[in-house]
Amino acid sequence: MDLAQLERQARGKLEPGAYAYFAGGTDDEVTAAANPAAWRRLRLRPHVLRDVGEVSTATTLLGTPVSLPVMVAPMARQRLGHPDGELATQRGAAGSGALAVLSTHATASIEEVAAVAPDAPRWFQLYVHRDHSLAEGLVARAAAAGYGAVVLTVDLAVPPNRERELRTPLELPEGVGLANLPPLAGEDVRERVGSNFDPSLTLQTIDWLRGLSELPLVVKGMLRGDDAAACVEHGAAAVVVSNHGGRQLDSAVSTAEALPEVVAAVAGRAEVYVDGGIRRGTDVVKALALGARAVLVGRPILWGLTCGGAAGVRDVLEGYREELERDLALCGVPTLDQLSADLVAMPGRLGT
Ligand code: FNR
Ligand code: LAC
Repeated sequence: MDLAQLERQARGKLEPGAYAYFAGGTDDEVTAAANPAAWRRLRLRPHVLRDVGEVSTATTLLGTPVSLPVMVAPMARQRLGHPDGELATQRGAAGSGALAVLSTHATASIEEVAAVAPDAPRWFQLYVHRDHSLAEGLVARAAAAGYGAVVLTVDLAVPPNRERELRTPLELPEGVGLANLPPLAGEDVRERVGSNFDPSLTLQTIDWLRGLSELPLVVKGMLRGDDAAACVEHGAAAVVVSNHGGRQLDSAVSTAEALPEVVAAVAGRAEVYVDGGIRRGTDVVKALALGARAVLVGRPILWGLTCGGAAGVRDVLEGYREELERDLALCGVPTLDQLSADLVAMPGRLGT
């Protein structure tokens, strides 16, 4: 797997504004850069003389069997990368036995995405708008279309300062409109968030959403143990340690640094996932050893989608699988449930 090369190829195919939108972060992109760097700084302490004749990457996510502890992160406007957009992403994920999360800001409808791979596991990511009836409609549609969970994203209260996007603006071509929402004010992300997103979300929002359907609720955008514990106490079935790929608060802590605190605070009461800068099988090993049940991958999926549609997405996921299988074998850990924090070198976890 050569994700740097894949990104270069994708960059060559994308409009400059679309590349800036996919690749960028906020302000000086400190956190966007810190995410992959923090995983890379961690060192592994592999076991030897453990039978690794057979290695399995299979697990369950909220009870749903998946063949890979790598999910496709929810990402907006995927038709900017490929004409089949989210449909191709869902096909590619299904081909790999991986779970894909569909964004509220998708350019294909909830129902169309479900129809391309009816039996594949998939969740729906929710942004709560000021008009709460929009969330009620989206959650009802997701439940009816067989999505297995609602992933509430909570780190986008106000518009982000994406200076790369300001320098290289995104010109929205035809056909990349948001397929699941009525026409709303605001073309680009900043305007849409500023005009429409509800900045007054609280823990009571979780209570309200839990009442809208039977679907389990996953809360995405945690960087602190106390917040994660509060979400779990309000009934979240899982939390995602995430700084939105460095696209929200710049200088936010990297997710590798935040993960152990969240795992400790949740204390087994809910599943914990993590995303941001996970670019190698060894990064997945580190995240799972530190207590995540699975990871989500963002931008590499977009590079695969841009270069090769569904097959490109599947190739990226298969790249993670191949690396993860080899890395687990080299760590002397044949199954994911045998990963534990002592596999990661102390002290200071992030020290080199
Ligand atoms: C995102 N992300 C995101 N998250 C979310 O909850 N809803 C969304 O609509 C989007 N949209 C989106 C668009 C693009 C272009 C990117 C790159 C990211 C954040 C995403 O789910 C995830 O948290 C990060 O992308 C993970 O970091 P990496 O793997 O991209 O470093
Ligand atoms: C983004 C929003 C849409 O990161 O989640 O661009």
